[in-house]
Amino acid sequence: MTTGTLITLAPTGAESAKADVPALPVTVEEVVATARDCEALGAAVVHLHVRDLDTRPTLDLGRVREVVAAVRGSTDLVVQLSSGGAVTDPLPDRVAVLDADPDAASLSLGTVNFGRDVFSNPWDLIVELHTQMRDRGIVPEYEAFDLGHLATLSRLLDRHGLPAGGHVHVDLVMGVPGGMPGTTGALAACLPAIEPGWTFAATGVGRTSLPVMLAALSAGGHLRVGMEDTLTYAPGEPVRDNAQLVARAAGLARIAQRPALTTTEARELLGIRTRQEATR
Ligand code: KMH
Ligand code: ZN
Repeated sequence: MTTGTLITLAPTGAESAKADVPALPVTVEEVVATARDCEALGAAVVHLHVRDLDTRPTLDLGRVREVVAAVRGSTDLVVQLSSGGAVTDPLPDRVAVLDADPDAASLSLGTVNFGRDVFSNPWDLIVELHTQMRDRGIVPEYEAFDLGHLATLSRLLDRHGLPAGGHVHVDLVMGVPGGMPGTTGALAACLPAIEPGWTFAATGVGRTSLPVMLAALSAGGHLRVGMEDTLTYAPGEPVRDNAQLVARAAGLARIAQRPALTTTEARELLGIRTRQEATR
């Protein structure tokens, strides 16, 4: 059983505009460059949202496949595609990204207000993603935006069985306006709902990044960081790049005496096949 820290990089997201955040990686070259930099600093998984040639979020399969291939060609990172997309994406298109055959994909566990928008995740979509991922050997990272989403995860597993890889890993996405707050108290409230044998990570959106990271490390959790979630490094100081956020996460993990997992260790933890096994 590993005692290290899984660091997932979420470099881009679907919410920020390149015009507002010039450092946001949106081209294939920018995404590959930030993925390589962050792998060298301790990231083991990359959570990808894809942008089109106009820098807008897209689920276009050709473009998604291009980015997956480019990241695989230049890094050993576990490639985790977002099945959450943008709040405006049609649900069938979010399922269709699985055709790009990533190692892993996110799977959001419930509908949540998302600022002024609604991020829609009805039960039937959850079951569809869970089942399709298992049939295709794609390992889910379940995403909980609220405490009740963890109860949904237990119900999902009871009714539909374990995911591909046999291991359950859930990311607590905290601090979304409309979801659970990014506080130590909220993280502690989630812990009893995390079943024995599961692992969890936490992500603090915006200014909750640092407190959530510290709370997660103290509770034995893993970390997700990146410009999808955080654009300000400190009050009044914009994030320079994703590497700055991964370096901080890896440094805190070292201080916690749970250093960053390698990509090989991450695959073992999550039940993800090596690239060689996957192509056999
Ligand atoms: N962009 C958010 C609406 C995911 O990637 O699975 C949803 C999201 C979750 O980012
Ligand atoms: Zn995402």
